[in-house]
Amino acid sequence: VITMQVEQTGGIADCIFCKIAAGEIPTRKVYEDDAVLAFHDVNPKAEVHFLLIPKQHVVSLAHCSADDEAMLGQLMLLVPRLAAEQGLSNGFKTAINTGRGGGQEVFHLHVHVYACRIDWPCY
Ligand code: D5M
Repeated sequence: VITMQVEQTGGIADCIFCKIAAGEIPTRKVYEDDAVLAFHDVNPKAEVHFLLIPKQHVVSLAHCSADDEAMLGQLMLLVPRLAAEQGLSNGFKTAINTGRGGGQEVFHLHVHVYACRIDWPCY
């Protein structure tokens, strides 16, 4: 029951990605601006695996509205740019896990970007 409440209300106080965005938990940073942060995943699925998050707490893609269009567009346009900067010149996988059924474990919207710098999938 408690888990459901945290998931539905957003649980900002206990949100690990909010703490990362606030600089309270160290990460290997990939990119930062006023609205967005990108950092390497602690549990990488590939040679390069980073996450992009809005600094503002948004629970999931299913919790976005028209007000989030600009933020979502900014995240999507950063994906290929940061992937290229990380050396992923042969392409990359992009995933947004949404809800428990979608494999989401951290309930703060994030975009996974992962691949290998070599020219075949390594995951
Ligand atoms: O993926 C959540 C992802 O978040 C998962 O791949 C691990 C990653 N993670 C969790 N904690 C951290 C910290 N502290 N730094 C970096 N990466 C982290 P999901 O889509 O929710 O299943």
